[in-house]
Amino acid sequence: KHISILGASMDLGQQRRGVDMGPSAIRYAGVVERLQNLGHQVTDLGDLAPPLSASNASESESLRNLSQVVEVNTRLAKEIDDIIASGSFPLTLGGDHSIAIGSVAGVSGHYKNPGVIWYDAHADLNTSSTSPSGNIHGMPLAAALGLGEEQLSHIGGSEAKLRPENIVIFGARALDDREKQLIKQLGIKVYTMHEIDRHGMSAMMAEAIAYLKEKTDGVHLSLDLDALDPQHAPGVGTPVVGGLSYRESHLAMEMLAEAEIITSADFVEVNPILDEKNRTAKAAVDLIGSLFGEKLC
Ligand code: DIR
Ligand code: MN
Ligand code: MN
Ligand code: MN
Repeated sequence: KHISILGASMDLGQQRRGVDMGPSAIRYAGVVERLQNLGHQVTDLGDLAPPLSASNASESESLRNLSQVVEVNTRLAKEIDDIIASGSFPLTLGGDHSIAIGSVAGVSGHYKNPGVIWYDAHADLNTSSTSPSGNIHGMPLAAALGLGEEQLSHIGGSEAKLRPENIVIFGARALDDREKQLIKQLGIKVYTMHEIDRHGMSAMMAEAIAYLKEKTDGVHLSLDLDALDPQHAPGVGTPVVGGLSYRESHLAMEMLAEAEIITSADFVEVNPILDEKNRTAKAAVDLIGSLFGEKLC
């Protein structure tokens, strides 16, 4: 495979600084070498130019730093679009999860029926009117569905980027009430920690793969490191106890590699300032290794 790595150094989609250093931390943990050792051709495109600094109180409390988030994601969508057009696999390193607005927008035009696996403790289905925080990193999946503020949902084109039936959320355990309502209303498939505890990662991921394989012609993996339990990934802005283990996540990535359904990916929310000896970035690189075909033996 030819893989293009692009850093999206964004931390304005939430309120803890430092996640803009995620791409550096993941590179430091050896992502390029790891992929090359698996026989892939890797081009590291470096980091997207960062946004200007956070805005003052003048900007809306229901959509913090909107203009910067829009500006960066507009550039990101174009970059991702170009990477796919060149025949390469786009691997985006975050940055907070608001950058998935741009990556999904850049991907979606290349497929008739794009799908997504949203590997996350959260659903990221808020809009400016439902968000309890005003943080745009809690809104990217809603924006991809065409919901909420148009400046976000119209990045890379005014059409909706994803259909609800092509979405699978994996590892959820911290959903806001209005997100739960939306999930029911739109019929979005969600594997919460309950289903994964009850039936096991192997069965649930196999089901999710079969579900997406049938209806989509390309699947974007958006992996928020907070899907993992904070024990394994402490360096994230919004850790939630009771998460997926390191082993479960490896199995998930190995099954996705075997199924050969993933056509683009982002690994987000690594915050080296909150981390312990870069463990979270190392976990991300381990998972990236598995996603791209690494085997134990
Ligand atoms: C919460 C937290 N649902 C919000 N979201 C997070 O602010 O919208 N997403 N942390 O990753
Ligand atoms: Mn194109
Ligand atoms: Mn997220
Ligand atoms: Mn999350």
